Amino acid sequence: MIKLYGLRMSNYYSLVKAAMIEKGLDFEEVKAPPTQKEDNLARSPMGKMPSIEIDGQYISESLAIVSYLERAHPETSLLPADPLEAAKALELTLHIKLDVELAARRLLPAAMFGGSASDELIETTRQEVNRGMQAVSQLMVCKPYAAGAEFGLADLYTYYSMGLASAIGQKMFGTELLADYPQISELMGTLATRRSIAQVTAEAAK
Ligand SMILES: N[C@@H](CCC(=O)N[C@@H](CS)C(=O)NCC(=O)O)C(=O)O
Repeated sequence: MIKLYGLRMSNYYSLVKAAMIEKGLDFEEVKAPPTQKEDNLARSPMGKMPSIEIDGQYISESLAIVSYLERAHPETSLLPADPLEAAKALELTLHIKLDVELAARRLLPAAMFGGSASDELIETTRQEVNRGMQAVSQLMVCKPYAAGAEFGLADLYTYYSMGLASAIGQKMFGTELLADYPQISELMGTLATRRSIAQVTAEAAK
């Protein structure tokens, strides 16, 4: 059985968990905070969460994990079969992950953990995140899902990465990141009610 290491509060842990629920997989959750301790570094070289264990082998990085799940359990696919459509879904996923969430994440300590951030850092981050949002909205299909007609990988990153970036934006910029993007806002609402995501949310609140 697959073991999923990390904490339920993590958006990336939640994303991988939702992917496994979507695929109907049996898995065991193992509480493992992000640390630089040897056992955790063996699972995840940067000490981050999540990581998974399959037959004594570890994989970290959410995209690598979902890529493994996709190939090992292709029955319920999270990427389109068509190569071009699959590449477009991944392109969108990467812009969400790198240009919106990773950019916003710089302000996570200040937004949620009592840290501080200079006005300059807040302003440069705001500009970068807004630029990322424009790129994402250029690629996002919303018909009805992020990358097209079927639910998939880009929806998981929309929900979990955009959700975090939006929370950071509200706190640090005093604005709603999604205000200018009503279709993405609407998709976020739809995704929140999806069975896999709703289950992950309910279990994280326990
Ligand atoms: N690129 C990684 C990012 C994982 C990540 O940033 N995880 C956060 C929690 S959501 C973490 O472990 N933070 C603790 C740290 O950076 O030490 C992925 O996609 O899995």
